[in-house]
Amino acid sequence: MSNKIELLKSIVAKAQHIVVVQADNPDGDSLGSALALEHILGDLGKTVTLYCGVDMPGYLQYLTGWDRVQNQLPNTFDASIIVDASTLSLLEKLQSSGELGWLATKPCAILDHHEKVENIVPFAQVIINEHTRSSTGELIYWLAKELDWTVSVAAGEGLMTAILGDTQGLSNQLASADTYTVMAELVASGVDRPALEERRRELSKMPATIYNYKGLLLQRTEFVVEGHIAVITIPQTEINSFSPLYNPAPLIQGDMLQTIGVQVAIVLKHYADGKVTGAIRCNPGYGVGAELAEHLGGGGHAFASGFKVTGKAYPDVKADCLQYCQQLLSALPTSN
Ligand SMILES: [Mn+2]
Repeated sequence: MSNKIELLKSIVAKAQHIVVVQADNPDGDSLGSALALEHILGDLGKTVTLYCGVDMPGYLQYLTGWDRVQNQLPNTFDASIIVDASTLSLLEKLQSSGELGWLATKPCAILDHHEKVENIVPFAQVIINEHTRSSTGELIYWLAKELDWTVSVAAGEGLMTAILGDTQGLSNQLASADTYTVMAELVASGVDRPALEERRRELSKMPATIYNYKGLLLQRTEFVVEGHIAVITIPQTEINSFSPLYNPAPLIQGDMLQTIGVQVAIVLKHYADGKVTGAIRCNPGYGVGAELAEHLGGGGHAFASGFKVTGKAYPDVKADCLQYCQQLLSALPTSN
């Protein structure tokens, strides 16, 4: 067993109450991993509190237990495990609430799989970040094996959701042979993928107003740089009207990537306070997402990444994003 895994084992062994922390960008991997840890650690006799500074997105609310995630740290706890993020930049809610210092006083372990990380959480006692893993969920599965932790069917549902989220249903390049092995073992242990899928589909149905709004977004999409980049901007008025019902980016980003010639799909949100966020998705062969997001102060994976810019004019952010994206694409060996 590696030193890092020994350290994780001892942090868990010494703690009775463990907080599982998701960063400010929760997704299927972070929530699935957190719920899985809640079950795994619970089965070890631990008390587990789930924390995330932002609300769980609607599309994840088919997962049993999503409503146990709270947005405040408990008054007492012994240790924390941060899942699916290693950067301090994504723990802004804890910083602004003043709770980060409180978290830092307790032993902290990080379980992650993000390749390029800046501004690493400085108080973590152990960081297990394996970027060959498709997802934090997959990493947790292997760690549980190594540590002889029981993965119940309930825990397995979380891990499967985590894996399917980051691999887009095992369809992207993050899914390795190991990933399939984990999926097979989870199915063998009793996790019902079709049932999970049906719950997800039922919850992700859109209201008719969103269906019509999608039509507007499709019409407004710009295809630039010889049609290689699809980009759209969502203004504050539309964020107000539609975001509570449905997140606009996943509504159209798949269609953008399904347009002939498109290599990168970018959804920008322009907020009234000047903030600009970007969700970047790339087609196979054009994985410039991580580098593009980093250029704009964000991060993520090659094929899915995001950024947030404040204090800069929206047209400048957009121009910078498109220009740098073009530069990255033209530097790719497969391009031209
Ligand atoms: Mn992940």
